[in-house]
Amino acid sequence: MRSRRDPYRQAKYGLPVGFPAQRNGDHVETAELLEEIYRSVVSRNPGEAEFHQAVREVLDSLGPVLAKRPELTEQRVIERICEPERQIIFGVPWEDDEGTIHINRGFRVQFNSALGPYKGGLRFHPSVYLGTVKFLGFEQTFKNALTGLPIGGGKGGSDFNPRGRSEAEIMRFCQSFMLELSRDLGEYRDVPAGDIGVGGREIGYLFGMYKRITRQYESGVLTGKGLGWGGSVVRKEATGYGAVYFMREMLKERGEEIEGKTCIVSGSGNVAIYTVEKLQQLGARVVACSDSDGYVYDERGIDLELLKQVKERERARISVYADRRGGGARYLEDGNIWNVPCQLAFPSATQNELNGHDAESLVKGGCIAVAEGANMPSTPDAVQIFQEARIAFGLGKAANAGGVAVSALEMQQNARRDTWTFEYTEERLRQIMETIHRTCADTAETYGSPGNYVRGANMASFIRVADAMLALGLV
Ligand code: NDP
Ligand code: 2IT
Repeated sequence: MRSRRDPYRQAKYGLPVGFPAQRNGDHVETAELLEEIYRSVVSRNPGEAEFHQAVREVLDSLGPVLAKRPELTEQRVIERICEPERQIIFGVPWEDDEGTIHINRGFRVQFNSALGPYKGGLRFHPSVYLGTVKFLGFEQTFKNALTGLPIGGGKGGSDFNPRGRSEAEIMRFCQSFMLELSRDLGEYRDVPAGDIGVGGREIGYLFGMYKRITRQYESGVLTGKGLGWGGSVVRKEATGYGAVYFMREMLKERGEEIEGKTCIVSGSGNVAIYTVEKLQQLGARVVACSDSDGYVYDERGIDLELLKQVKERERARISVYADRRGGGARYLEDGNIWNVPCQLAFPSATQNELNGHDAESLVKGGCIAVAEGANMPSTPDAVQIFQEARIAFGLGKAANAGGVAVSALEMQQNARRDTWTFEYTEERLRQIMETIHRTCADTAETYGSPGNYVRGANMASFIRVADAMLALGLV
């Protein structure tokens, strides 16, 4: 076989090698090809560990598809899918209430638009760097494909830390961020929404600035809007509700149900709160939730109204919940939420929050199923432990797709200048989540990995995106 690397270029210029060159007629084993592509992704995107991790997981699933579809290799669809279509990085200057000037960094990675305009949230958190946004945009491309709705994948954000900032500071930051990003958005181009640190309040300030810049009331440019100005019912609840619907389907396959189960939901933000709400509606008992400082154990079951009061309205720490709840509720600053025994676990805070050790604790504690509300919250060794223990494991890009699905329904309502009822919209969400579950289960079965939602989700979504890319040609 001809050498597929280009050591000359690497030696002469000290540059990372590109994707391995390949000509028709080269015979390459699938596993070897996937390994080479992975190595190229690592060398082309140095230091972006989360992106490497997300790519690895997808590539590890694709062997059986490539074996059946050699044209995908010939057309270099995998390499094309691993390369973002566009990466935008910009400075975001803003002034705090004391008059001090700050400069943050803004990102938007427009990953793949084969299925529709780029779609995906914005994350404001001090840990955000290009690798975060790239991994999230990559995941989003596959997640959005699973919804069956016409949306491509993208993600954005900033290393801005909203914690402790006043309303006015948040507003000024959002305005400065949008002043730059507005050029690259549009209902047919790129449609952001919320993610960590970005909720209805931030979407409002972003939308207001976009409206002022463009002089148009272009509702379809952002989702997660307020109900009085173009938003959709159920969007706020959608990710959490959807994760519970996905869990319900996984349990059905095993002759189990949600009612009566003891659950843990990590995080206490948008996704976590509405996961708790739906679990309680379906008769489960949620005994623990958390924030980045610690977790609360509440043996009587989380008081949802108090949780909403503390986290949504007061934006206070989770420790305040325990202080106010009294009898039986404990706040543990140094503990580990995954040591709490439960039957169902919903990691809903952030990436890599649940490692192999935590997975072992969950298995020992009697956990039978995990649905990821967050994006990539389980480390690869945790996933392996769940699979080996035959725990039903619903990965994020399938289990948390309800949020972006209802975002796409918000876009539909905006395009028709229509508003739907809560019941109708929730029913659409339920159907979408059940269809995603069925697609993942059936695809896993077809390609020889029954019960493996990771493989099923990765293969099914890859096929959808790849087929559209082939149809659209080399663009
Ligand atoms: P929020 O900002 O509303 O809440 C985030 C929660 O996670 C908070 O409790 C926060 O605690 C905690 N958290 C955030 N970063 C860290 C960290 N580095 N370590 C520990 N805890 C952390 O965000 P969302 O609920 O919207 O998002 C949660 C997860 O769900 C993310 O992975 C997001 O990508 C994913 N997701 C969100 C969707 C949406 O529609 N919003 C859709 C699909 C997935 P603290 O307040 O202390 O920072
Ligand atoms: O990770 C996600 O799917 C989101 N943050 C929601 C994206 C969206 O466009 O609604």
